[in-house]
Amino acid sequence: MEKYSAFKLLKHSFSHHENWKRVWRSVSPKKSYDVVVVGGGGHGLATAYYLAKNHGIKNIAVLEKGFLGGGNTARNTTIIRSNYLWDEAAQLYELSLKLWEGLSRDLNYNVMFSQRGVLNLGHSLQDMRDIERRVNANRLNGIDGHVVFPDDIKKIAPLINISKDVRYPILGASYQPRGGTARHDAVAWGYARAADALGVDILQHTPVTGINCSEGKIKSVQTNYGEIFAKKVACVVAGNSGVLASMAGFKLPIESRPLQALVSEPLKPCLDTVVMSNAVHGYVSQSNKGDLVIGAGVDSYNGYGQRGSFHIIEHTLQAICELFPSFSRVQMNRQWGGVVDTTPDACPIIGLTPIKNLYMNCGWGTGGFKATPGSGYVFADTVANGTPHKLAAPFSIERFYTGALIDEHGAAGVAH
Ligand code: FAD
Ligand code: PYC
Repeated sequence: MEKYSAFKLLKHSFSHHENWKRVWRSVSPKKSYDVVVVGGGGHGLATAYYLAKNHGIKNIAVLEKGFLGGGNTARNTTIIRSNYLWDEAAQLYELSLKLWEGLSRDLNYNVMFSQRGVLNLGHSLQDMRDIERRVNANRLNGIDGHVVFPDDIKKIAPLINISKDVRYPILGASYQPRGGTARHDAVAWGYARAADALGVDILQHTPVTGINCSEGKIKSVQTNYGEIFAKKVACVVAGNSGVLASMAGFKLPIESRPLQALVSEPLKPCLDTVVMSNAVHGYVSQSNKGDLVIGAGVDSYNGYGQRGSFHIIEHTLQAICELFPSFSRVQMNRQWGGVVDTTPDACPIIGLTPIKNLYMNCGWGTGGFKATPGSGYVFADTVANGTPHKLAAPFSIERFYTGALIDEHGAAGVAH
């Protein structure tokens, strides 16, 4: 690695990046691979990395239709926590949180994971009952968290309004100190660099336009480079999961919907934790640059437009201004949307499909960023062994036939 000095830093600042070493190789695709991962978001790249690192599979390609992390990975508000209600979900998200805790070291890349704590606010007696139930369930699973009340919340987030005289008074919250945020694009770049170093071919601007099967078994994918053959195909395409499934000739119980976020002008440090309120549909944290990062609720209609309805953002900002009256004077800089893949029980679908050697990992909906490392880890294991990893098994598509649903609507960051 190049040795750092003040001079080198200055030289690089004027270099327009010309002499910067590429973080991953630029490659042409081979004719065939052991595994083709479709989707170069955080989950797809993590899958490729763990396939190579943990399972010794090196002949892997990641095919991304746009640029790496240009989907929901770099469009989300980066909230990370593991405080889900049911054992199955809590254990999966907790595996992920544990991996986050060692991720910068594992990838040798700073993903800026910051454990600044997450507050989930309650505004009614029923909210508080649900919060207490969830915190108790978490503690039984060895997951940190406790119930806090308005005076404690004011200490954690001093600008918050704990007045009783508002539309949605704060009655309390769950607080998970190990939760926090990370730098989203660094997560994609860190996994990409580490996967590339293990020999994974990463191809950007390579959309998969068809999935070819023969006698119920995967054969190849169709791309702008022509047909690429694969022993196994692993689809991790978030909001486009239904489209990929229809290419393979089956349906998923998934609806794709726009979800929005926005950032403000940068401010001096004023919020040192993450505040979420599912009831009012507002989430806010402060980025390392100082911007307020604010998330909204899902649009009520299905769609593939990476934007969203104005009234949703308006509703969220009303809620944020009520929670933090001083933020009403802050100017917003940018707004955007992503397309999220929601399932009927607000839990992902991970595993095998009706096509042999075709695997799907989808349905993370509004809450999959936090799951990136855990999702990649269990999916890689599932693809490598051809059977679901034990933490992935409850999330198979069969649950929509058997009825063994895992209802996480209450713990999902965004109601849908
Ligand atoms: P993506 O990053 O979307 O990756 C999928 C990739 O597949 C894309 O890059 C896409 O271009 C590619 N692709 C699609 N079709 C094809 C094709 N045919 N061929 C090749 N490539 C294809 N989660 C949290 O945990 N915390 C949050 O705070 C949070 N906030 C959010 C806020 C917003 C506004 C949004 C939109 C989402 C939020 N989420 C949050 C959800 C989270 O972003 C997603 O669940 C997660 O990023 C999904 O990761 P992924 O890698 O599967 O998706
Ligand atoms: O899953 O924690 C979450 C979340 C927050 C905002 C969007 N999703």
